[in-house]
Amino acid sequence: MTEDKLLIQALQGKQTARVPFWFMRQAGRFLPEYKATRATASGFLDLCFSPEKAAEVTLQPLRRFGMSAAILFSDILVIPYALGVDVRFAEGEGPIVEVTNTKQRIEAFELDKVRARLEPVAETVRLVKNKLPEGTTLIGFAGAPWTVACYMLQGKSGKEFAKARQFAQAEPVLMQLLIDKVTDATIDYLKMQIDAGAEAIQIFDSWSGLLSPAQFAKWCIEPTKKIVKALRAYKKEIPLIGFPKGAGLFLKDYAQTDVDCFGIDMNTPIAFAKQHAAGKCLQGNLDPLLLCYDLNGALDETKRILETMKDHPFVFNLGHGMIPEMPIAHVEALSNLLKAYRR
Ligand code: 1CP
Repeated sequence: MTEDKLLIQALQGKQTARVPFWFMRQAGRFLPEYKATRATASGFLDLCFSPEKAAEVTLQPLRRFGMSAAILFSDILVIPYALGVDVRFAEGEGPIVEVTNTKQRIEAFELDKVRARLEPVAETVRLVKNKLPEGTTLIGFAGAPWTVACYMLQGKSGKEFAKARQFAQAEPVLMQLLIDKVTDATIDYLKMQIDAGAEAIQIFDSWSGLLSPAQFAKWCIEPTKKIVKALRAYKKEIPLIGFPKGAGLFLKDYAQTDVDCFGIDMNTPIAFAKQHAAGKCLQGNLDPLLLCYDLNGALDETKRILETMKDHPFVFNLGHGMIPEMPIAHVEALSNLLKAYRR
């Protein structure tokens, strides 16, 4: 039997001699080759649904930096799109999503069309899988239902998502309906990714930090638990990473989701996360802004993180996504440090 890939070993809770690494949003606008491929698509969603192009941008960062994993190029907002909700990405403005906050609208979601509409993404997974460098892992992903619902209730990006939080408080029954539909669509979508060859899955809950403890249990933990349960029943050994951004304090509670690995954001001290990890793998958590603006500071911080995590299953990552301003030389220097490091 061949040995499991490095990232998979870490996600299984093994202490690997080398530390696997990848970066959230590693494919994206800081890379000129991404921008070149992006320019050949008519829009961002068109790029997500063009398997050859999406596969190409998935693989671009690995060619430059030799990460341990590729992350499927798609977006968390393909789920509302697949449900029949109007989703657009306006140039320079971020996503614009049709607001779906009525019973009638939520009941009209087209769950039966999700698989067919997302078939191009499954094709991207198959194409990437065929071209993946040896020893590297393909990570599939989806947004957690709460985070996807934030965009469906707010209609666009924001810092507060006040409309989403108001709706969750004022209309708990409708909120539950919305969350349930998004959860079911997400389970279908992730099963498709697994069937197509995704070897691990990350669930991005980018806005979980906006929730009160009681809301966190209801809108973050419960739906994530449901997704994890469904995926484990489908494919027992699939490794699952949960990234509850902004919710480091709730890590102990988040463990109820039963994910294999906790993604840690840059606001959570990694030593604190280690104390509350219940022995599970951790992933994180270098501040992308530090990497962007202070390379030496970032390399020092990386060494500190590696030292803290030297006796724990660990995947190195950023504490949030790459930003478009990121200098390529800084990512190179960080990748070189990580490739040379041995515990
Ligand atoms: O025009 C462009 O090129 C837009 C930039 C871009 C990119 C590169 C968007 C628009 N999405 C993506 C790809 C993407 N998004 C990936 C795959 C590539 C990779 O990671 O290398 C992934 C995993 C995501 C996930 C995603 N999309 C999240 C969760 C992670 C996070 O950053 O918190 C969220 C919240 C989105 C929504 C989204 N997509 C794009 C934008 C501008 C936004 C809004 C972000 C916000 O509200 O701040």
